[in-house]
Amino acid sequence: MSDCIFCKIVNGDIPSTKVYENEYVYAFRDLEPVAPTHVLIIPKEHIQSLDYMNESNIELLGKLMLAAKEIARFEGLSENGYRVVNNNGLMGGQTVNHFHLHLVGGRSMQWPPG
Ligand code: DGP
Repeated sequence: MSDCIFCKIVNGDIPSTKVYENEYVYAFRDLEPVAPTHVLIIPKEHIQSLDYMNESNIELLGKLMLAAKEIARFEGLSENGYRVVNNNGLMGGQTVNHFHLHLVGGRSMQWPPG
């Protein structure tokens, strides 16, 4: 999508700090980190949100989650734990309408979230 910030990041039109990439997935550091490690994991394909996914996206969703696990491992988070978050839609707190997982770690997380 031409007006999507994250599509522009995938295409290299907006710079990002890449931490991981494969055929389907791109991951980069969040511009406004909320924890010592804060990585965004996105599909290269533009999909607005979880709410826009269906059966055809099951494999992609698995790849995104496994990418989160891999990144957590090489960021040194596996032993002490980490959080993977998906904000979905307006009340879910989603501000960029391109599906993304937040991988956050390096500090203790609170529950419930704000
Ligand atoms: P969410 O609120 O769940 O939609 O998260 C969007 C995140 O995207 C937010 O934590 C800030 C981050 N973000 C927004 N624009 C950019 C950008 O241009 N570059 C990077 N690296 N992160 C961005």
